[in-house]
Amino acid sequence: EKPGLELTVVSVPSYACQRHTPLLHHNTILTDALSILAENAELSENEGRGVAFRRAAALLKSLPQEVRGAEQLRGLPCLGEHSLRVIKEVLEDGVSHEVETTTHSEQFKAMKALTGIFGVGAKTADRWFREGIHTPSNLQRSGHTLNRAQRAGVCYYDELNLPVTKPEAVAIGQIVERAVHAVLPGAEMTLIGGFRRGKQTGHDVDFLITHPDEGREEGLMPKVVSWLEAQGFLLYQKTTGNSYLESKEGPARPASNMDRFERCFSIFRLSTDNEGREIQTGREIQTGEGPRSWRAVRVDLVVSPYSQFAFALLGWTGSKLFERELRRWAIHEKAMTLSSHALYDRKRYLRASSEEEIFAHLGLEYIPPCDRNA
Ligand code: DGT
Ligand code: MG
Repeated sequence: EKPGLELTVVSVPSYACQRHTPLLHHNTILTDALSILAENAELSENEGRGVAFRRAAALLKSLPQEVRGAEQLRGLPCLGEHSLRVIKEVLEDGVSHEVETTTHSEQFKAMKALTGIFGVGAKTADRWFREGIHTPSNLQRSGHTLNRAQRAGVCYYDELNLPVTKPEAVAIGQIVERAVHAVLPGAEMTLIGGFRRGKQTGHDVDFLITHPDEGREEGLMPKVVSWLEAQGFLLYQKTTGNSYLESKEGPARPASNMDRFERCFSIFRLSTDNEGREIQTGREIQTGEGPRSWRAVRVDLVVSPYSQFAFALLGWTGSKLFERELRRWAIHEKAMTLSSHALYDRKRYLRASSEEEIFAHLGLEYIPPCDRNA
């Protein structure tokens, strides 16, 4: 055996929620390859396969060193036969044949382009692909009737596929904060999603809103949205109401993984110069009519009752795989049910006012947001 090749890892736990997974890690070449295959599986609605590739990638992200040879992977969990094959190929040849074929396939490219339209999921994209529609411009020429979200998605396609930067997220945070304080003094707003995990860019900006006096948050979203609309900050919005039933025993047990908070999917109009009151983000958007001084940004707003805040915060910070692993750990290792609303130990509702308490209830070491980049 070549010297110096053994990883200094004794054992790695098998659930991503038991591990520290920083944003920057040592195995990007391998995880990029696996992520392509995961994405392709998800776009083909093969969820199980997608999760297997995501778990393998997450394991590699948590390793303290670069993997140089397949022999270093002996004894590590989460690496299925297929993932191992891909990893070996990349380690030996620098590329994986399957990954290359996937990235060059017409179907993968078309599915990515079409699901890149806000309001379009894998099912719709697949139907269009079978009709010969491969790009947003094909779609526009097809004469298909689009819903309101999809029309906005096509209209702002290029901008919405441009990563949102941290300064842009901060600028939007200031606007949302003004809106929230204007309509309900004392309300609190927290940046969630990828930016809370320390990411420098994102596909959208996510915020969680609550109020320390339980009940005061009811009906808050329509007011925030009206304020933002009146100020001209919204290019698109769709608000869904809270459908969560609460009883004396605590919040209702989750029927599915979908949560039921008051939520607003929106597209913000963010000024990129100093004319508006927002801070300078230093970006100029090129349009068919020339440059303009604002850009469209996807923003998600969620309102949670104060008593569910810690669960909502944990559930909305991600990553998606980290969340999935937390729920899997809860069920399989603790016989508990975790959602963005509550944690149940069989019938018993477990209270928590911080993420730390939830990890403790679950018998897990606390993992800070910056280490949840699984
Ligand atoms: P990004 O925006 O692509 O840079 O990355 P993230 O991690 O911010 O991903 P995003 O914005 O899709 O979602 C943020 C987190 O919120 C994600 O980790 C899981 C959670 N989340 C998103 N949508 C839902 C939902 O409908 N229900 C629940 N419970 N959680 C959701
Ligand atoms: Mg996000």
